[in-house]
Amino acid sequence: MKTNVILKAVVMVAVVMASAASLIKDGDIIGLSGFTPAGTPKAVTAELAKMAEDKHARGEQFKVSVLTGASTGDSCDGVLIRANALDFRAPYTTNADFRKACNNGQVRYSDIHLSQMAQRIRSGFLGKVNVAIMEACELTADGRIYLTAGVGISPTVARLADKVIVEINAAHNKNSLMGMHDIYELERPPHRRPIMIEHASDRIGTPYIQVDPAKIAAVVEVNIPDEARGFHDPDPITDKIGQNVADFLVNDLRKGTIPSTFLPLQSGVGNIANAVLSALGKNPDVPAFEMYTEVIQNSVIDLVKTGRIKFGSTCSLSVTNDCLQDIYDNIDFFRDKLVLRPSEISNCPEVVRRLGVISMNTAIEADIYGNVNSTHICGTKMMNGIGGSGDFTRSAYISIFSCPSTAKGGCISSIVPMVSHQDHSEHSVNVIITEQGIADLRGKSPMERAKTVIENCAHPDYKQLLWDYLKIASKGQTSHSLSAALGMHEVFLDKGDMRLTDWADFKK
Ligand code: 0RQ
Repeated sequence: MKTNVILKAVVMVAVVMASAASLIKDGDIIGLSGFTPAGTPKAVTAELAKMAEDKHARGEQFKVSVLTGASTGDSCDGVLIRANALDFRAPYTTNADFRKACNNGQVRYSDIHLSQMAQRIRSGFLGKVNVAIMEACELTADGRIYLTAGVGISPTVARLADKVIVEINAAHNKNSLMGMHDIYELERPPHRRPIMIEHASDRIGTPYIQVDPAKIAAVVEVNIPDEARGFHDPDPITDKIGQNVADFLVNDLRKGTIPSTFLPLQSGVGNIANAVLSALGKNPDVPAFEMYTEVIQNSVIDLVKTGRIKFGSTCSLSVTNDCLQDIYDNIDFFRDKLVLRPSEISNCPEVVRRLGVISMNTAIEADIYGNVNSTHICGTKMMNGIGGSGDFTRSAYISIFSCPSTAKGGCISSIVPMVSHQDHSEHSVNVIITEQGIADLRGKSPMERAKTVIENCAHPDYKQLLWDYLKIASKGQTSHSLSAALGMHEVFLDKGDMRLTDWADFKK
């Protein structure tokens, strides 16, 4: 890692990393650029963690609150949580050490819809932002910040913060990146205007963030690659799920419920998303399509290159470093095919509803009636957070959730009588897909939905158990046995395998 001291662009004050971090005080609220590790600052946060450790060693109190666009890399969430330097954090995070800390009560974590972060900060719900740290590829003397591979809440925290620290990261190619962003910040109600995006490729803002140059308190120059997250290798189950999602969409296209020109897609992060996109890309019945999404992974870039994806609107290029370099090297090809937006625009329900976005997200578990848990294992342990899944699901033209039908070697059924925590309700969820098949819930009553979900999505090891649950359930519009509804979870916690559930053990 190369770390240089450079002259502060505006008032010409030399700043080293440690003195940039020392601008941050105990109790401060810090707003960060980026969305996923893409575009997130890496050097000042790492220095901040060291500073916290030193202070703690001297018996001094030092904790900060961190507001981000989405997850970050280990040089942010990881180092700060291990240094016990975090009091509060919002929203989504994927860091394993952070996950442990929030589940054991070490840190206060607020899981917020990503599209709402900027608005909540602007409205003062999350306190006063003291310091914004922005990763940039360029900063001008008049206060224009050109961001890198992710945007998130940058425009809002940069504008609201008392002080702005800019990390100029030479690992990014400024000649390629400048012009890729479309920065637009929403007004506060009652002055909010319509967001004039009618197509995924429409631009409504500026390619940079404008801040008051007087607020730029430090500039540090670094050369640190993005901390792209690794995923498991594709496997037959994720491939089958991907194929099932593609089959579902092709069938709707044939029926005409999806127009022949297709509709923009949103897809979450991970292997299932990659498998779905790969299956769609290979299917000759699916016309070349657009993405209106929050995260673009390698699979999208591959399909842009083959012409199967015409345009990608996103909040971040959450791709491997090789893939990012490929984009930078071939920017003449990619320039009119990608745009990077703030999360309140990339995930904006108004735009999602207008464009008719088809959302595809991953569930931890779904219940037989179509409610989805995306965040909590067995109702108590936070996994990552809701991310943008709620922003898209609630407003989508068609909302799809997929997951493997079982987890933990078959000891857990992802299809359960009642979700142990609810993020997306039966009113918003249209389709559930596992490797077993497709449950199209549109136009169905709760009892019809239960039959479709059990028949088409549950693993054969759990089908009879779920049918038997319906037999013991008290009849109603939505039949349930309140004492047994979470029985499979209880048996897993008790005996380590949901298959050992015996409904006779539960009070009817
Ligand atoms: O555990 O890590 O110990 O192996 O959960 O599951 O199958 O590896 O899948 O990494 O795609 O994560 C829903 C968490 C899936 C993610 C979730 C265990 C499983 C494994 C991870 P291990 P997989 P993924 C885009 C939109 C919510 C936010 C969202 C997520 C681990 O996709 O956070 O969609 N989504 N955002 O074994 C117990 C179950 C389980 C279970 C899975 N029913 N019970 N454990 N696991 N199901 C992102 C952004 O917004 C930026």
